Amino acid sequence: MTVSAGTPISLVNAVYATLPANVALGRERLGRPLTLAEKILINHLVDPQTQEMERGRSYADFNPDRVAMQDATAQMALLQFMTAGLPQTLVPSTVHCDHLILAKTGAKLDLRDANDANREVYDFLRSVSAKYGVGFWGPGSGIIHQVVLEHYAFPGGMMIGTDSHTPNAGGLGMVAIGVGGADAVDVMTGFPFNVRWPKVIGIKLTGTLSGWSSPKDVILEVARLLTVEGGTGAIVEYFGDGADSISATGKATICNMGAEIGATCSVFGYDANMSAYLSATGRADIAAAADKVAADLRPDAGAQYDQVVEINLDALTPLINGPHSPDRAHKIGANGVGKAARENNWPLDVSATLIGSCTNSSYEDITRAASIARQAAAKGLKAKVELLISPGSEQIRATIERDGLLADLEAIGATVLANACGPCIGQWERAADINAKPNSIVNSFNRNFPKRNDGSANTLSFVTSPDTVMAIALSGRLDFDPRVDTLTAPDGSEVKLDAPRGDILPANGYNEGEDTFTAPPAEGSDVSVVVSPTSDRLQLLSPFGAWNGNDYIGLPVLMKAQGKCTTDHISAAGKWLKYRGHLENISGNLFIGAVNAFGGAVGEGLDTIDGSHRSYPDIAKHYGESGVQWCAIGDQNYGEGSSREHAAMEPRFRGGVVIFARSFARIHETNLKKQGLVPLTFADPKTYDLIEETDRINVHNLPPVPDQPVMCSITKADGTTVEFEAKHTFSPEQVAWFKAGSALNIVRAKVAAQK
Ligand code: MIC
Ligand code: SF4
Repeated sequence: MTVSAGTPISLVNAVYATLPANVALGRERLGRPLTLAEKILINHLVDPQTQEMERGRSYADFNPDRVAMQDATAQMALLQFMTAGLPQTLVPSTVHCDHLILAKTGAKLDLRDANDANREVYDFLRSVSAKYGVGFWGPGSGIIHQVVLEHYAFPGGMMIGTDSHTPNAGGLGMVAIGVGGADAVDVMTGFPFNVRWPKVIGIKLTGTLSGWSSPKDVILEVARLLTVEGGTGAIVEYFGDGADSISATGKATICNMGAEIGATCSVFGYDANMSAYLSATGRADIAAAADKVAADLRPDAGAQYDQVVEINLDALTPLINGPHSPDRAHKIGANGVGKAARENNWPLDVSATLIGSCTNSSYEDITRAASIARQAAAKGLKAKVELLISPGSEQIRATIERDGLLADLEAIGATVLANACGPCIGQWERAADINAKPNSIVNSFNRNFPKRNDGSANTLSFVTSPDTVMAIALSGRLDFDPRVDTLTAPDGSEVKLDAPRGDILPANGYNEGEDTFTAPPAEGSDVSVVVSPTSDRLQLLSPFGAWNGNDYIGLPVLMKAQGKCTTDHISAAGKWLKYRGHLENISGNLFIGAVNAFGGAVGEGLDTIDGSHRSYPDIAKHYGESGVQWCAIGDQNYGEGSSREHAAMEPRFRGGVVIFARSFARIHETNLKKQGLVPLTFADPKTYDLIEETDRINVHNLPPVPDQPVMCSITKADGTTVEFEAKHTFSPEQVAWFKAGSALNIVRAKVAAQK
């Protein structure tokens, strides 16, 4: 398969060729008008004629058009792919090197250091990509989702990506779903992508954004309204005049951060802004093709949504969300975040401000930020606190450099970092005297879980628009509201900032910058992929064993989490990113961020074999090596956040077999099933409270039977038992994964059978 730096028009045309007939079929089968999400899904069904399409219930098989993987998840995805035994991937796939670059001094040196520090991993990814026909975007090319938007996304397409913010491509009208590596392996090996037919939440946007309000505020408001769980199992579809008034990259910001409400993905209907963006990024042919099927790339009149939320953009005011949870919304200014900060003792003096991440690093974002910087510079003002800028891609960087925008930002004291994730994922080296004490940071990212950005639990992270970040950078205060507050210039005058002004697209076109893409050779069979047996960064995988046919009886509770337990709590990123290709080494971080519900310690608990208290990864290792199977308990929305399947593979590797929770985040629940674990939710949420530290848990009547509860019981220390019921979401196919020990074991057997 040839994979280039763009989606070939032939692929797009093939998708559009079947679209009108499949849309008509969908209307006929469902007997009603369709949402855009349904149109795209039906057109990608393996079997549009007979596949059941009941929202929130049916599992369905899809043929996505593309797969994208970033370096921190691609390692595990491709290590799994390698065990499947195929010579090439069967669907166009790309790898993007963006997560492993540490922000320290600035773009140039940081990139050089990353190339040194990660040489082994980059060499592995480069060679494995060449061997199996995968396109390779090297370090410095930019953040996966920005690169996908610029090169690969197209209206009406469907893709999966091994990163939770893959839905960014919804800004170009694509159903783009974040998944774990095992899902990517299914698709790359030519099997369908299986996911539950989603509900559809409609968000009707009216009016237009103005002043200091921006697309980021739309999604911050949606997060406030729907919370971090509100989108679970649903595609969020934006419609209305207000939707069409937002640029394609602004739409991408909104779709990107739909991950923070747990949505399967988010999508906007095809419009003039998308067409303009496609043309500006060298894809006028795709725009022309989309124009011909435009009606099928938008929802039908009368489309039915499971829930409709209306937001009036005329009335939307700037928000700032945090700390610790992306849905914790405050209005900017003294009476909003300022009041909350005083009540909660959050430092009002900000320690750092950051613009970037896959959510907010477009040309429009940077031009708006630069317009504020120019006003400040004209009055002799500079940023009062550290201001770091990460361009989203090499194309953005080269374009904003050419257009003088980087210079505008540097003139007020900004430091430009590499085109990468950087501080968004803990790749940020800060002086210890800053985060040794409570401190507030303000950024344009999407997630703000504790320890995420600089590894310190003292750092309180607030997410907001790049415009608000700039204003706060100039004032140094968390409660600054540029609409009413003023800044004092060096000459003593009071300066009120004008609202930012941006350019949606560069007037002189995009500058592609340095070419960072490597296409795979037509024939890769003689490319050798080296994984040293002594490497501490990479380790070949051994298959997990099949289920032995017995119920799980007497499982100790390795960990019971109190409060939020996101994938950042289960498998931390930051300095642990370096072990993403080495299952044994990365298992050293298992649950280190989890708060122990028995006493509140972080990352440690009781080893019931020897009665000692020690770190969770040490207990897990001890249990695993002693052949003791165990379970863990989560609270609400367990596994929220990232797609990293390490959060499922590590427990499995160390002998974990069941995870109970009050509820699960979608990607993580699937990742657990894929790796052969059993995710169960308490039928009565109060059961969570009954489980004590030395209890043993029993899971009866395995394997799980689709649509039936699972009977479980707790054996107390005094020998008494308490029965309880648990629920699960296993489909018949997923039950087979459990029995085989993992989904990959089945893929491997199927590939072998086809040979
Ligand atoms: C994130 O934003 O948490 C990440 C890092 O991009 C993850 C993927 C990973 O952990 O590698 C995600 O969002 O899926
Ligand atoms: Fe990278 Fe942050 Fe986006 Fe994740 S959320 S892909 S770490 S920029």
